[in-house]
Amino acid sequence: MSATIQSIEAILVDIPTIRPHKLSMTTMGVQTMVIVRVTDSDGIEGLGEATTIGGLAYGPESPESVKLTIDHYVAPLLINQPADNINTLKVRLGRVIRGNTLAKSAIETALLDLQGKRLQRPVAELLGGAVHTHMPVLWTLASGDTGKDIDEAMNLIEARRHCDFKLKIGSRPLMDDVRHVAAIKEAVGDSASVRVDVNQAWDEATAAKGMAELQAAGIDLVEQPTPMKHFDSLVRLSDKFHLPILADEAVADATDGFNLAAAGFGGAYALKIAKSGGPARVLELAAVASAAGIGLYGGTMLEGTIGTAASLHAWSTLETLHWGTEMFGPLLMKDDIVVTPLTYRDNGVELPDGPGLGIAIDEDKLEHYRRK
Ligand code: MUC
Ligand code: MG
Repeated sequence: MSATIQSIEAILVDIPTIRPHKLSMTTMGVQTMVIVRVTDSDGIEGLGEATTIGGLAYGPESPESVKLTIDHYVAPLLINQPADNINTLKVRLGRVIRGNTLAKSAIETALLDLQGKRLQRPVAELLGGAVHTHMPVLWTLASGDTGKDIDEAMNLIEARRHCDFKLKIGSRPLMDDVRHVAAIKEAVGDSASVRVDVNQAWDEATAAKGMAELQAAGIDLVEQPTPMKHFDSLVRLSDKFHLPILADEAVADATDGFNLAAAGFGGAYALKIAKSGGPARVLELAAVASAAGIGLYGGTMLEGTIGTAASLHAWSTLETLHWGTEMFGPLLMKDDIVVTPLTYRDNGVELPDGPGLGIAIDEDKLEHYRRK
């Protein structure tokens, strides 16, 4: 008799950020994680996590709605079901719960962690095996102040913590943003790759002007310049410039990835477990991108250590991450709720080892930061 799922708990955890994190649609001072704990009838526990950015500023699920979805809809469907067939459990959820990929990602992660602990194997092995154990990680400069961003970048380069940077732009007039980006690029020099993320803030005409300016300033990649549903704009812009585009909000799952590629887009896709519905699901988008000759990037929803580790287990199975990763979420938060944080070194991060995700909760820290 295989073990069955006994309990599913979704816990809201609020941790302040080390500085304000300014994006085109919101400024974050705190990150909220939904920590998911799934236990089975043998007493084994699987951990999962879901995050978004700025409540409902990024997408249609909030941390509070993820908790509600898990408590009221997911848990009753999974309790007393066999714990060891993740595909069957996902089919069961998918039949009655549409969308809600953040909640599904946290659950898929917890089920993989549980299965890994049961088999005493890492999650990466359940996904076919790790090709890489060290992955590059860029840093996002988003203090909102050019001078502060330059100081931050120089310190990180010096410490060999990050050598590449992403700048969040789109909330200010275009030429103010261009001057900000060009000043940072000039300061960090040619050895650093500098990219920008507009988070959908531009219309196509602004994007065309912006991309021309950014191309001239030596920027390497422009992320989601135009609204997510405007596939035609992304296709036309990707045709017009040799500065490549990274599609983020536009591509959540494999179907989005197929449709955008079929429409003629050339560039790269930001993979995120949260958008696709988990570390296994996101690899379906990666496969579609690869089949279409589209580059891959390991994206973050500014997850804490559990969600970041889950993403790393997925990215580790990919032969080539053309644009590296941005799995720095835990470093943006003032504190952590795990026993052993991830190891960041040599401008990247190590894939955690040990069974499952290789991550354990620090119960005192969890108690301290959980929402009361
Ligand atoms: C996004 O849209 O890419 C990733 C890094 C960061 O600073 O914000 C996220 C969201
Ligand atoms: Mg983005």
